[in-house]
Amino acid sequence: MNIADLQQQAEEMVEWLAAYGADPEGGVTRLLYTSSWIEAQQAMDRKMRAMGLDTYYDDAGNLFGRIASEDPEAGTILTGSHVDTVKCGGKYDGAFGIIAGLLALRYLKETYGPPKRNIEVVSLCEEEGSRFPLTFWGSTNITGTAPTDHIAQIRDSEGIPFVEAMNKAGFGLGHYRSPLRKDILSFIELHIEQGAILEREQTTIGIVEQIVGQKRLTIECSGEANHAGTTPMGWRKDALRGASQMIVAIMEAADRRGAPLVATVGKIEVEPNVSNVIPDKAAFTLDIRHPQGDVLDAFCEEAVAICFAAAQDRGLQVKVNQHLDVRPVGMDASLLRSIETICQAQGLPYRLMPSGAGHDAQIMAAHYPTSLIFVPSHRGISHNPAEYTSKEDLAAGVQVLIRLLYELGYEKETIS
Ligand code: HGY
Ligand code: MN
Ligand code: MN
Repeated sequence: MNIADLQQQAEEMVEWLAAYGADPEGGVTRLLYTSSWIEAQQAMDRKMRAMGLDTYYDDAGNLFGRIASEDPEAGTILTGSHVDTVKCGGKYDGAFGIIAGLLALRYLKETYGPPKRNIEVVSLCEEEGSRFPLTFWGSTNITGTAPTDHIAQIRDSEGIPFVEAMNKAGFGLGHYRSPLRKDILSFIELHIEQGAILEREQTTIGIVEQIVGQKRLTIECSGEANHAGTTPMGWRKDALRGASQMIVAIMEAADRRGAPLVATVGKIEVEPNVSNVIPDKAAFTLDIRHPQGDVLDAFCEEAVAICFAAAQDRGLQVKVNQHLDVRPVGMDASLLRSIETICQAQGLPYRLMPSGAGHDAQIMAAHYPTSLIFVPSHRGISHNPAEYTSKEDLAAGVQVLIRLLYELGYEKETIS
């Protein structure tokens, strides 16, 4: 394998995919079931076929590229990541895991022919939760844990219902195979670190041991709209003031709890959102993460109690809606050892590490032997147009993936 070629192909494919949903300010916005998402999946389908893979969709909108075993009873080794992005995100988050899978499968098919076990790369339809209050839609459909009862009520910030958006994109109508998979033998996700540890330690590969648990809530405060000039401070039911009090108190509680707990308010919506009206609605999101499930749960309870106390204090109504609760999960020990051996054999500096970011691997890990492999993020920046990983590091990640997929798909019996 020509490393320089692999480096160039990886870099070119990152730029190629980033064109779908390219923002004028240089980032990428590819939200589930939007036109840029549809164009990206269609382009990915053409690219997979041009690279020699058989392709198919499932009814959630996950796109698969496949090299089939000659054994009709064979199980499937799955690699891949998510094609959706955050708003104005980077070019590598999710995208690199799909691109690496394409490059790996093409190399394996051209070099070794049909594998003993099917090998597939998946362009997962959604992971970020950036358009709708729902995350991991692609991987939870594959594992049969998708919140299908929840989707009937949810809408995006423009009021478009989830089911309408899904159907308009051609999915959820029974036109494609059911997303539930029982044939997966293992799932391997290659992803950028989205942190600065690998670069600071001049280490090329991160082998993830555990992914933190994560809860996401929306807190809706309701007060009373009124005149900004004629309403005395003590008479107000100011929803934004109450929400602000909640947010500051939650952040102070997170500081008291200390690392590795993290709490983030990333989004706030105010109504009527005009300068001379006391807000009667203020809704904000809360993202909480911790590697221990009991600490995650305890902090979440503390945060909710803060909200109800502040609402009472301000004479507000408050509604708390938790729409994500994903538990901390360990990666498969046998796969982890295989990756260590591969890094040693390839002379790649590596380290074992946790993941503070959520990944589809944590959904898959509850159902199949799963591994998550990181390559460095320059200055640890992610969810930002400045997200960057060098072509050397991209190619190193692909080389590890190729070897691991070869071992799982062509050589030893996989973990069944
Ligand atoms: O939020 C996360 O951890 C991931 O990027 N979806
Ligand atoms: Mn990601
Ligand atoms: Mn992300």
